[in-house]
Amino acid sequence: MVLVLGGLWIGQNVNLLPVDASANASVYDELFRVLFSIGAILFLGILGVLVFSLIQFRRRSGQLGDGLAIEGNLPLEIFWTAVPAFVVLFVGLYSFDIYDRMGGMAPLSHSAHDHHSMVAGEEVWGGIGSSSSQSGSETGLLPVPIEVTAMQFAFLFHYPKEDIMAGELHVPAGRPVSLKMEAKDVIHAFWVPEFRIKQDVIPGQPTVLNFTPTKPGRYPIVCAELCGPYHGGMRSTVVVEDPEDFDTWLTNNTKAPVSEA
Ligand SMILES: [Cu+2]
Repeated sequence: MVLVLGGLWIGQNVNLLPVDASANASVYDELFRVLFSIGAILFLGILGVLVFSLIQFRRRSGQLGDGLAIEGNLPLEIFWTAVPAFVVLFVGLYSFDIYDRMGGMAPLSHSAHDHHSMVAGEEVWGGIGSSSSQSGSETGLLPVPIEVTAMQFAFLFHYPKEDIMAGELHVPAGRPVSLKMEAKDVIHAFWVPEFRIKQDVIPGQPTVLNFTPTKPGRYPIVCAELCGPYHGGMRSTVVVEDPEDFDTWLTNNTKAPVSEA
C-alpha cells in the first residue's frame, strides 16, 4: 500500500519534461506520469525486496553448508506472471487510447488526392493530430497550412498562401497548424519536444502533422531519424508568436525575394 501510494506520488510530482507548449502536450504528459508511477512502484518494490534479502538472508559466521534447495512454487509463479501481464495489457490499451486522442488513428495522406477533406472551401490535410481536439474545429479556426521540406541536413518551411520561404518555423499561438512534410533525400523525422509530437518525413510520400501551439516562445526542432553524418546538427527553431506578431511577420516577409539556400 505504502509502495503504491509512494509510486503514485513520485509519478505525480516528477518534473523531468520540458515546458508543454502545445494543446496535446497535457494528454501525453498524463501517459508519462502513469508510466513513471508504474516504473517507480516496480523499481522501489524490487529494490526493497533485494535489499531486505541481502540483509535478512546473509551468511552468518559459522554457516558453511549449502542453503535450502527450493524448487517450484505454483502460486508464486502464477502471481509473477499475472501481475506483469496485467501491467503490460493496461499500458498497451492506455497508450493506444492516448495515441487515438492525439489523432494518431486519423488516416495519413498517402497520395496527393487521398483523404483530403474540404472545410469552408479550404483544403485540410488529414493525419496525426487532425482529430477534433487538435484541428481547432471547436474554435472554428482553420489550420495554418505550412509545407515542410527536409533534406540533409536542414528543414525548409514554405507558406503556400503567401509564398514565403523560411529557415525557421513561425506559427501563431492558439491557432491550429497543419504541416505537410516531404523529404528530398532520406528519411528524417520532425520532432518538437515542447509540443510532444514527432512525425517521420519521408521522400516521395508526404506526411502530415497537426498541432495547436499554446505558449509563445522559441523551441527546438530536432531531426529524430538518423539521416547521415550531420544528423546531430540537423536542428531548427519553431517560433511561437502572438497571432498579431505572426501576422506582422507574414506581412513583412511577403514578396521578399525568395532565396533557396
Ligand atoms: Cu535528418
